[in-house]
Amino acid sequence: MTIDLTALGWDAERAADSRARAGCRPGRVARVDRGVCTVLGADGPVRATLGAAVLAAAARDLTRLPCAGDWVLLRTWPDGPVTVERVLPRRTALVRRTAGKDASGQVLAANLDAAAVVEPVHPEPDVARVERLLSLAHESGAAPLVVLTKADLAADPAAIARQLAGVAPGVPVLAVSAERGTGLGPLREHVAPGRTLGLLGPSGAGKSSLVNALAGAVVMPTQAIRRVDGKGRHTTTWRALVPVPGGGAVLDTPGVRAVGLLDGASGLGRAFADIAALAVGCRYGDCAHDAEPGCAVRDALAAGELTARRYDSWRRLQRELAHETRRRETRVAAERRGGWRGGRRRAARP
Ligand SMILES: Nc1nc2c(ncn2[C@@H]2O[C@H](COP(=O)(O)OP(=O)(O)OP(=O)(O)O)[C@@H](O)[C@H]2O)c(=O)[nH]1
Ligand SMILES: [Mg+2]
Ligand SMILES: [Zn+2]
Repeated sequence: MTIDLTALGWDAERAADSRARAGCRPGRVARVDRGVCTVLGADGPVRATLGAAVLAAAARDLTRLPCAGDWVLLRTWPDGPVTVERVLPRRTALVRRTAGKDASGQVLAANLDAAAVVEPVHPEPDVARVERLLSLAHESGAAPLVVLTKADLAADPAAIARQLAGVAPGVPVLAVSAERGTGLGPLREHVAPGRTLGLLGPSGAGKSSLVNALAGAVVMPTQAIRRVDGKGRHTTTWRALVPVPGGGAVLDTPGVRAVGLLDGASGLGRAFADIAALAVGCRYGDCAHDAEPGCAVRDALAAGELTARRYDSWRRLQRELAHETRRRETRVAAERRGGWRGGRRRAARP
């Protein structure tokens, strides 16, 4: 079995990035299981363990571990085993805050060209969740979009799409039905040869169903949501890069319950570009849009041009981000002083 790496996004720039390593060949990580990667190489998929250099980099920074979507360099050793020798620089990365002490976050998907926030229209889209995931998608560097799934279950999916467009300034909102195969055309553009579309959304949203519809085959198992136990509801339990016939790839992810934002306000700013545009008109440059005089954001709120729901949602995410930024700064300062005693990073110190 041979795989056309160009169809998966291999190009001259990536080749230039990897030229330094003799005896290595490139591949793209399809999935990772307990440190063992399934890598799509030109000769087909191979299983590869992590090489010493990758392990050393990961000891300093967990985001350096290979993730689905990463381009890597592989080495085959004389007696057969294959190792990942290097993770090539990521062009984009979906990164969420981790629950634990680690400040570097968790990479959900690497090298996406487009990042779709997947939200079901039925029973009802969760607007706040879309706003949060869109911030993350914007921050990733990939082109964000919103995909409303299960359009067949809504009386007027186009109306819901228009409504959602109001909380996704500058972002395409598509309504699709994997069940009926409708609305998939515009989505296919994002899985053209060389391009990768990533899917991010809650469990049961229909991400894997969408992957199967795009791939034209059942490559990912899907399952009706079991509401009884609340446990084991996730059908997809690992991230998977799925090549699509004719070129391009889709990256499926397990449902996310809550994703924390990492610091980096630009994604949030772009997700709330409407409010950012209003804020330009505030009297004070450092306006907190709280109780300051001459606040254009509060004015828009009072005039009904901005909904209280969206304003509150924005404030909540901003506070969360500010908190996270302080947490990271404190941590970095403590590490610089050498006084940090917790966490995994200490082990990496000589
Ligand atoms: N009516 C309808 N049902 C759909 C559609 N797409 C998916 N479903 C159903 O929704 C349920 C969940 O779909 P999945 O594709 O497994 O959802 P998922 O987002 O991959 O979920 P996790 O893997 O748990 O994150 C399944 O029962 C699907 O049959 C659709 O377009 N229309
Ligand atoms: Mg799934
Ligand atoms: Zn203001």
